Amino acid sequence: MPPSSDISAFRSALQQSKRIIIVAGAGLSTASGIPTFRGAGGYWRSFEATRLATPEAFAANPSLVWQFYHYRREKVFACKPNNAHHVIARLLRHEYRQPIAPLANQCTLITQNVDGLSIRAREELAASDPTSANSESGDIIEMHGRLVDTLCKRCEDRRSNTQSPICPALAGTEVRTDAIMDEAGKRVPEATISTEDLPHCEKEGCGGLLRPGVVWFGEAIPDLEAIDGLVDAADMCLVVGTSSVVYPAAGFADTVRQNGGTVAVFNIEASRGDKKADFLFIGPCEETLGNVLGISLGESTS
Ligand code: BV8
Ligand code: ZN
Repeated sequence: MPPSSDISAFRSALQQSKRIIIVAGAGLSTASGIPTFRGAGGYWRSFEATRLATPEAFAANPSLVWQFYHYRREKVFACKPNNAHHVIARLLRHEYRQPIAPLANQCTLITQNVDGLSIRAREELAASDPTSANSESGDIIEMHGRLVDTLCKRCEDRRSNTQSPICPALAGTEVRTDAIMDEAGKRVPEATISTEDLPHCEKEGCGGLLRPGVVWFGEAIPDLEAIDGLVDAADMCLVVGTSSVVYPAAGFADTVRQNGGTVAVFNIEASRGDKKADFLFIGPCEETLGNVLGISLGESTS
């Protein structure tokens, strides 16, 4: 049976849900100005983003990969959470969730995004609403890591680093996002930053080369067991702004459906797997999510 777009039917299902997961992807952050992975934004200097997001690419050309991640770091520093992030921050809080999902004692955001905007939206809500500041908020699991984290290749020290730029040698490289072609239309080779000028570990006596603290293709998802436990237990799965192409995240909604749970997809266009969803709400999630869930933001968010 094709998915329904009946809001009141969805809200009745939500009223019965006990354990909610929200699986989010790059479409959650497009309204904040962050390009998606597979649309036009999936390219940087005509390199495919997915080909730069691998350990092999970093081993072969750390200078190029660091320029790619430096560009994305600087972009994220200039962006802020959008309404969809703010709606999810409220859904994670019991006092906002209670009227729409009174039985849901568990609500977790499992995001594929590494931009940290969902965390910032939650912090902004806590700051704007001191009364409920310490009331429990559902978990946010950044399953593909964080752009602002660095990981040391030598001692494996992981830490958040919001320095802009992260090192002098990368300063200004974020400006160029297109390939340089010469008059003959041939690509001009990328300027190479020597490895010693790339970010290095500041831990006492280490000095190892740092890499971005994200999960690359071919790398294992940290704490996947805990994530799978939440997915297996969920009876409601909201899929927000993802093409559902990248595994294991792409399989979470299938698991919930196979366990007899409800799946609702929020996407600006058709996406893989939405035909099997129970509900499909087509439109920009920064508009549809609040309307469909019945969570209004008022004027508190800019
Ligand atoms: C692993 C961090 C095993 C880095 C990312 C064949 C079959 C199945 C799997 C595989 C396979 N071949 C290889 C694999 C495994 C691979 C994979 O899935 N590959 C895909 C390409 C087939 N997966 C992995 O490698 C994972 N690891 O499997 O490990 C293992 C086990 C043990 C030991 C060793 C290994 C690791 C995957 C993690 C990769 N890292 N990010 C970085 O960011 O640089 S993934 C990357 O893609 C981003 O995180 C991004 O979020 C994610 C998924 O993409 P989307 O979020 O969906 O973004 P996309 O652009 O595709 O779509 C945006 C959507 O939004 C669109 O649908 C659009 O319509 C919609 N939209 C746009 N605007 C809006 C909107 N919707 C609503 N409102 C809007 N306004
Ligand atoms: Zn180190």
